[in-house]
Amino acid sequence: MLMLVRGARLYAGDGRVAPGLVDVEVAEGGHVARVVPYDDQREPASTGRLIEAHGDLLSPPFVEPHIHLDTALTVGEPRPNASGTLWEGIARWSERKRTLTREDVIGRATEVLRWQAANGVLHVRTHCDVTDERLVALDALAEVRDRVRDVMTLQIVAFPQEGIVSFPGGERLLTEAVARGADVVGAIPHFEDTREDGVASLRTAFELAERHGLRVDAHCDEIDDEQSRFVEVLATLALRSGLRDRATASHTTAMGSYNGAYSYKLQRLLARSGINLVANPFANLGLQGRFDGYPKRRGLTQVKEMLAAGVNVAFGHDDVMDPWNPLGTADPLQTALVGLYAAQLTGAEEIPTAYSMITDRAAAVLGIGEEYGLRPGCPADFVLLPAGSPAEAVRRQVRPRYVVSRGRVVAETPAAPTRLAWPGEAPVDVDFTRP
Ligand code: 17E
Ligand code: FE2
Repeated sequence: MLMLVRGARLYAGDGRVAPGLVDVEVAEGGHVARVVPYDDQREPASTGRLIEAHGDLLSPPFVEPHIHLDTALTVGEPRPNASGTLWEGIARWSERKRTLTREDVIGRATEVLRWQAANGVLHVRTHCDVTDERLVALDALAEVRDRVRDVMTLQIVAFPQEGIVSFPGGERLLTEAVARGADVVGAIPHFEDTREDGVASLRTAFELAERHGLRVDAHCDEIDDEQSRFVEVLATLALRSGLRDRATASHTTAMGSYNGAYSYKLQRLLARSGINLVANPFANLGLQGRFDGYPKRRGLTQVKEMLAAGVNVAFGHDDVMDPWNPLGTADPLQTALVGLYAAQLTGAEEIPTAYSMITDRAAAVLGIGEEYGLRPGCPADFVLLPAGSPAEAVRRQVRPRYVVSRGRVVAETPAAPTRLAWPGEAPVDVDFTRP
């Protein structure tokens, strides 16, 4: 036995916690051997490591369904995004893109992956701009994917930031990116010059994905234009091609401006199509509504409504310190907290749902659901969170005590209590927990 985690509360998926406490045994090969009821006398085999959970939450790792590792940590280079819009962000990035080198991309992407591992993220889908004749970021991220393979899984989306149809050579570059090993095909229909070009770009993306057996994840309707309706095209293509839950529409912020009648039609279509949605609250709370007076829209997709319609919705971080988001530590618990307020998921049952949107719901976006979880035979990938429930982990914004990948501890954060000297009382450690 490699490891025994004793006395843990087990996250069971969909925001729920399994009844009672459990012990989890990790076999030598780095997979879960057994999950059994808690026994305080249980010991690991002589060489095994014992982790006492003390009732803390044991969860499969966080999953980041949407990040841009190629642009990360470039904020202010060569100059800031002064207007704060998506459009100026794309223009600033276009300038920075010309100076990319292999070492530059590898260095920044690896740094953010380290942050993610420390935060308990072990599965990542990153977009990578392929509207670049050199495809330097794509090749660099493919190297990074190989380097981290033993600890984290990294999916690379060939993302045509400046268009497939409207950018000169866009389709050729996208096709070349797939040939060079991209895992997922991207698109950006709302950025194409015309509605027809947007539709054509989605057709191209789906044909390419089908030909190579890949998934699709498009930046889709990331604009406050209620007439931007590419998600219906994406869902229909997903339905007719059979890609279904292998297709994802990211951002879809125009949905925040759709009228009720159209929204109802769309909910039915999206549910039938099986596609996933990824909302990115940090970026879109910052970028959208910039052309509005008051009332000012907040640029979020219909998270609550689509969940109610049975659509899989996940939360993504999107950016870390780049032209579209100046801040970020790549911590999904922050994404969940901001996302749940933005989407008003403040009900007692909705807060755990926000947790599922950075764990099992995000895993479904990546298509890794079969190996994801703490079931016998699954890779022993997990986080032990100093919290008693998913809602508490979100509320207290905890960092994992342990992050374990395939039975090995990759990150450890000791508890660091804050001493409070309160008038008339002896100093105590502050306890933010509530029963
Ligand atoms: N590119 C884009 O088109 N949209 C975004 N939100 C980011 C990059 C971050
Ligand atoms: Fe994005």
